[in-house]
Amino acid sequence: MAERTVDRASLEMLKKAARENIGTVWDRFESQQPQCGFGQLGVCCRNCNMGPCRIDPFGDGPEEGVCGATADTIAARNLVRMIAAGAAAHSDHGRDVVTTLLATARGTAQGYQIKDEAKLQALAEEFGIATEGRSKEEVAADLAREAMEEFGMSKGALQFLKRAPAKRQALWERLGIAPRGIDREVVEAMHRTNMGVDNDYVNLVLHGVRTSLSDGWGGSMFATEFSDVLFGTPMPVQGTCNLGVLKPDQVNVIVHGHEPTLSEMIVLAARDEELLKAARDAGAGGINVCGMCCTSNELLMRHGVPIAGNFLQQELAVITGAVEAIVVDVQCIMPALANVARCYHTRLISTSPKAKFPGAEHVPFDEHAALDTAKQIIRMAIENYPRRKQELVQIPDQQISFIGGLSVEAILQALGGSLNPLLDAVKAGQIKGIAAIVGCNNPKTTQDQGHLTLARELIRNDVLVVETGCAAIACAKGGLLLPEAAAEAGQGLRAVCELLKVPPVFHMGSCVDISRILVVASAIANALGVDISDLPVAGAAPEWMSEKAVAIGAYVVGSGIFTVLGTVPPILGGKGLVDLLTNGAEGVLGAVFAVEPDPQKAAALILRHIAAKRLALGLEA
Ligand code: BF8
Ligand code: SF4
Repeated sequence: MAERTVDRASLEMLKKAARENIGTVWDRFESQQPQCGFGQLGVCCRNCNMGPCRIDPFGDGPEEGVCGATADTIAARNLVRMIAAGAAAHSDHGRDVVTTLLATARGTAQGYQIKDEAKLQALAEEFGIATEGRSKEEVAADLAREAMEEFGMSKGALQFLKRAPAKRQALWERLGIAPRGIDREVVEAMHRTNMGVDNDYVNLVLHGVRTSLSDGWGGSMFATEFSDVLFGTPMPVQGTCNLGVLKPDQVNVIVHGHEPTLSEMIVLAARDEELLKAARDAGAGGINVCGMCCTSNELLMRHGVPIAGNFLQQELAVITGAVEAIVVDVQCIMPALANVARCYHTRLISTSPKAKFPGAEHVPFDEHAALDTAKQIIRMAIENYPRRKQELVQIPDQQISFIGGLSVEAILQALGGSLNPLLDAVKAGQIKGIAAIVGCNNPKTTQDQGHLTLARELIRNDVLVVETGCAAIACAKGGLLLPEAAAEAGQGLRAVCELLKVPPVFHMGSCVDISRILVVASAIANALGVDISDLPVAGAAPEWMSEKAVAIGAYVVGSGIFTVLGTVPPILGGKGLVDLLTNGAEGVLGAVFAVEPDPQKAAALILRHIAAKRLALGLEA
């Protein structure tokens, strides 16, 4: 079995967990071994009650399900359902931000305001909404209503698709995969994968790509853009990261999950004078709000709030014994947290009607009383401070500073207002290409090792790396998000980073902010007059685990970007399907997937791909 982690803070907490006899995700992973072979290959189906059915991968048993579905059909249907679930998660998050913007515009939301008027104006223009002589609230209300239309189905195609290069838009049209409505594609994915509907794996995959595009160029893009309007567009900010951000003498509150609508209010509430006084009265030196997973990325990007850790550290944060409350909304929250929290004084507080946890306290959060609710939650944490069991407290002495907040706007600013310096560096070969490393942690691989090894290998070879999600947190912990990390880069990239005073690895935000990466890729392609698939760029998800990552992988490939997966997707039982995704898709979408668990070899694949694209563009490899 692989080493559990390369992160020292995590290692220290794993030892503490073992001493205190507390099981973690790694122990549960071990107790699941061996994991079901049919599931791993994607050839089990329970889409109807004639089943469950499974296909024998060795050819000794049945080759079809009861209905006659083959391995390719079953694996493709399962894959499309993963994409639909992932797209639904991102897009439903996007919808919540849209709803909050509407409530803010109408004056019915509490605590929120429209922070980025310039972005509001730009979006209004993009959506053809009049701005002349109108208040920002009127414009925002119209914009939010337009966005809501895009979730259903009214206009034929999503507005943001127009941000893609013309060639890509034409390709989507020609293939019939331009998404028509965000919810519509998810619903259609569920319809098609229902027993006895779409049984052609090629046709299924095409709709899977369409569904994923409705996430990347739809739901996720709305989440990003509307969060910027409400909470401000991120600008470079210094943050600190890892479990050492927890403070021994303060009320520690961890916000974990995804939607900034909750966490923004928690941050605001923690600055309330009355509550700060209450904390002091309880014997604490202050209130320390830290983030976990993508919520932390959202808060870091806009407020510099410290990041306690990435996905596999959620239980470990509680195991420090120093967390008064872990406040969660939706996505990537392990139900196991309730059991771990019980071993300490930690209160696990769920807030979303969509996500309840047995063993958690539920404080319903909605935008109409957002600030009051956030204050109530902070008060619960303060009350809990005196219950901390000092003998169980052990905070790893591990924290590191890093730079985050590299939105598209921030990158443009760093480049002096235009992409040209970046393009010139790419053309001159100082920067060979750009790689996006994104996604999760997964106990199937050593925590953070895939992210760090791949990023180091790429920057060493003059590839600029852009990151989001738990990948970005991994590299923050590894010191790669500091300008000093340019010393690890190749000569060309190093010179560019030193000139611009930027790190060689850019933290671009949470997972929905991969939409920012799509915008940058489109801008570069447009500047060169080519399609995204012509660019020396690549994607990678070395440690992915979530269905959301499957949706991301599909829209990244669907947008023309070669993508390497580090953990094996559950599709290998469908031979035709595998050939389509790793080979055939090149001729259709101009990009394919590769699967490569070894990050060194993954880097080699990416470097080879970038060299080939450079040659095709007439640039020196
Ligand atoms: O949306 S990278 S483990 S936290 S799924 Fe989850 Fe994966 Fe982390 Fe954020 Ni993204
Ligand atoms: Fe079996 Fe077909 Fe039903 Fe799936 S849909 S469970 S393969 S009969």
